[in-house]
Amino acid sequence: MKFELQQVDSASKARAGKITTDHGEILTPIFMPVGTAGTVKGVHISELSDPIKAQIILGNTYHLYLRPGLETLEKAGGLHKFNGWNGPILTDSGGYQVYSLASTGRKIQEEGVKFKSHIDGSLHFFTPESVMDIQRTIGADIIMAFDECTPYPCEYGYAKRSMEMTHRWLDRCITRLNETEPKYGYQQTLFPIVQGSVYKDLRKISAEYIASKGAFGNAIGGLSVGEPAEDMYEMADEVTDILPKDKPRYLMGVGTPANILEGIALGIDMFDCVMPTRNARNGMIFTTQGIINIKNEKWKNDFSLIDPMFADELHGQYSRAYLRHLIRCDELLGAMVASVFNLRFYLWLVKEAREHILQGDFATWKNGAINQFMHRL
Ligand code: PRF
Repeated sequence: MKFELQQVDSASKARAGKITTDHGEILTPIFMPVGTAGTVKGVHISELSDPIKAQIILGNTYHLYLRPGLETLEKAGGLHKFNGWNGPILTDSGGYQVYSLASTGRKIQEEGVKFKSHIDGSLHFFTPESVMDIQRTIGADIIMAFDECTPYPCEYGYAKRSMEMTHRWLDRCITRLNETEPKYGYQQTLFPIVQGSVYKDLRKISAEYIASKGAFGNAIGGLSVGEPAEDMYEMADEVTDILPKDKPRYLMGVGTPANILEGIALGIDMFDCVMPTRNARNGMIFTTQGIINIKNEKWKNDFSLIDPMFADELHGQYSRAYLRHLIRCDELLGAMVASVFNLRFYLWLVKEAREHILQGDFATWKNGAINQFMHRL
């Protein structure tokens, strides 16, 4: 695997780069659609390539381990073979899902985390070692370290102890990976995760520790968990000053179009978020003209295109009025069409950002772009 830094903006910390994996290239900055259970909800694999133009998708260790389970994934020959996506895949470690989905009866110890499945209540135990083994079996190109994502707010003492445990878990992840081999003949690389809640001194300690590991890329976790956006930007700013410049940086679980553009300005290269797909299903449509609440009466008889910028053969036929009808009736097609539009917008947004970085006017473009794309129509 390889990361090339192609351009750094002179008026911000924004960068344009290229990651090369055994499953293809990723031009950064990039947004990664979330495919929790091996599918980006409501979206065909073929649509991810075209018209969405996704370059890498996410999977989740927690969900895939519970269903379909490791036996099936191994027999399939890994997730790429199982779901038919031939581009790069990143899997999250379960370090977040265990906290957000299996919160009742969960027990965090030095050894690992005991949790109850949110599906059938069965008991499971994740350790840094088992999570590396599971991600070997899923076969993601980029695998995430096992961490604890602290909630917000989080008391200083807890955040510090948790961060220190995340660091010890990282060492165990690295040892385990070094002792094992990829299962399907292509490379897998580990991204460690910076934690430290909203405490600048902890973020500094964590970023220095993570940087010292010399991983191929690095992630920032524990943000976008309910803290004010200003705190998130301040932490990201602190951390990107410390993480190596020649390695990709991934801000986990972020965010709105504004969060993404601000993140790019702070030197982040990779993002993921359920927002474009989850909010699509609830009728929130991101367009190049602004944000639409498609359930609004205002669109009842509006037969104009959902986004005139994306008027292709397959999706260009849908009007705002028709999408409103589909979503209001809870029709499956409504969720599908809305998800394609939102993901398409997100991938278009990061591509625009990349072009402005290469062109040298990213910082001036960014503020107008945020106003335009966050504007409610
Ligand atoms: N850790 C992991 N996954 C995550 C996060 C984290 O802190 C976040 C934080 N927003 C999203 N996904 N492992």
